[in-house]
Amino acid sequence: MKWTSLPSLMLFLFLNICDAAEATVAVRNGSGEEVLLQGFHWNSSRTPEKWYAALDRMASTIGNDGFTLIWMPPPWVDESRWQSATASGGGEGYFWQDFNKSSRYGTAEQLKQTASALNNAGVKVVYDVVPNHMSEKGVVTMFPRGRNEWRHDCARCDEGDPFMDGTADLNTGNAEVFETFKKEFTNLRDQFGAQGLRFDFVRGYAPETVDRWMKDFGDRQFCVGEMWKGPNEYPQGDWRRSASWQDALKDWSDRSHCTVFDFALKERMQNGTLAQWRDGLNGNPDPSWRQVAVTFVDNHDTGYSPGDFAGQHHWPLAEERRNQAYAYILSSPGTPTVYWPDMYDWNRGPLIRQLIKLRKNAGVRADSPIRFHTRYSGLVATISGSRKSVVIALGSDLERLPTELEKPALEWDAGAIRIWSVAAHAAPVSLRLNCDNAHPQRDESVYAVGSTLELGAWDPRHALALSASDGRWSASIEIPARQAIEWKCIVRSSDPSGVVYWQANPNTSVTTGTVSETTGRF
Ligand code: 7SA
Ligand code: CA
Repeated sequence: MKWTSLPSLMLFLFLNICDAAEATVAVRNGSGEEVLLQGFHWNSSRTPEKWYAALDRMASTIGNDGFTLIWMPPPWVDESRWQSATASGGGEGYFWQDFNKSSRYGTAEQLKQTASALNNAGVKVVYDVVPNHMSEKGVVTMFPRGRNEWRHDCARCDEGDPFMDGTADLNTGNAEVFETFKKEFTNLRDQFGAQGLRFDFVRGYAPETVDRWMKDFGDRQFCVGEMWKGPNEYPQGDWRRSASWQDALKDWSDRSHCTVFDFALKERMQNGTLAQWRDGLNGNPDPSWRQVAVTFVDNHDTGYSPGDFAGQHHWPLAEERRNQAYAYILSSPGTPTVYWPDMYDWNRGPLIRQLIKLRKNAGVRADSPIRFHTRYSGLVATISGSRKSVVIALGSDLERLPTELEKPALEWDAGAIRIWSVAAHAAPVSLRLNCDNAHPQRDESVYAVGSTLELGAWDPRHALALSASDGRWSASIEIPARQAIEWKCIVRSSDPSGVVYWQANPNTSVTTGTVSETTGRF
């Protein structure tokens, strides 16, 4: 491009620079292909070996295991102690008193050393930060009372919920408070290797405030919010009280442009069937929803931890579901999180290492498409990675396999987990299947059964049910294009195992994507 004059060049550059400054990413999910390790558990501040020293020692292992991000505990000193009838704690960082980095996890120097060891191992450091509240037990009170910097300084001196009775809540809507944290986040980035932040108790302040902090910390750096709030916890009149967990989580993410822990999936894992795990935020049909999910099985609140009282275990996933849960989150969309003890204390590492390898080999991303094959029991799905497709079958009655699934890439727990890695599928197209000249008797109906998973892999029990309209029985399916499939019409009773009769040979064959419908006749 020939420049006529210097002013036009300056104008062009200026416009581009402004553009870059404004361009807020859709969501700050790192590269979109991250694998997150929660780098601590509830009792990590009380272990014999200082936690930061342990992480330093394990940095290369953590990198080799395939993690690209590590969620560190809150780095600020916490001298609190508390005791209840069933538990005790304090010192974990969630009731911090100032920004001093020497804490029960180790010294500030050790933290710097550990952060650089992790970065050198290819693991980006994400610090847990707690701007909602703090302990005033510190030597110097960072925020003097009576200047609208605390929730209780005025009627509306808080942008969100209180932590406990709210006496420890800061007013993040106050410019002084906002600036103090903004400077500290920059300090964590420049002095302690931070390349991302995990925002604690985000129900306690405005998502827009998180967005403003992140614009300064780094508009493209990873951020995740802990939005743990069930619909029934919203006040009367708040739309979220009658919304789904997904809707409330997506609303928070839209306003903060940060990812959010997928409590919608956690709630389904806790209370739903395997098949209902597809209703997590990470399984949403819309990729702009899937990509904001940070999936997890348990964390330091919900799960058990090695050591005192076995941790907090507020909402632990049952032992028999845990392997399947890791198989699901590590092969499906969203950004998966592995909880430290599962990986390094309770010997789930061999399974998790293989799952991470499979994920990376296929190029599964946070926004990757996922299709659920709901005519099988359990959870059967196809995830389209950027390089390969991954098919998973968890606790399913999938027996007869399509030819492309001759050998699983991973089989665990006597088949409770089966995963295949196959050549990447083309994008799905809609295909209508028609059956003519069918004469089903009472309690009989017409189905289509064929060579692919979508058509039951020739197993009549998993055939596609058709519906009749003026003598023609038909139904439509979504199926990857450019697939040569074979199929037949069958008449079957409503009892899945009761096949009455098949369309005569030959099979009907069709290449998907070349036609919009295919017809078989009895
Ligand atoms: O019950 C589990 C689920 O069951 C399901 O069936 C339910 C779910 O809804 C249901 O469907 O989930 C519910 O319960 C969760 C756990 O309590 C709730 C969730 O909203 C609710 O739906 O999650 C909330 O609590 C978590 C611990 C928070 C969530 O963000 C929040 O939503 N997690 C993060 C937040 C904190 C605090 O920073 C950390 O808490 C977590 O590790 C972190 O991940 O204010 C001054 C003050 C006084 O007000 C008090 O009276 C006084 O006692 C101070 C003193 N408070 C002390 C606490 O009593 C004591 O417990 C405080 C200083 O220390 C402790 O607090 C610990 C907290 O116990 C611990 O979990 C805190 C500070 O050390 O650190 C941790
Ligand atoms: Ca608050």
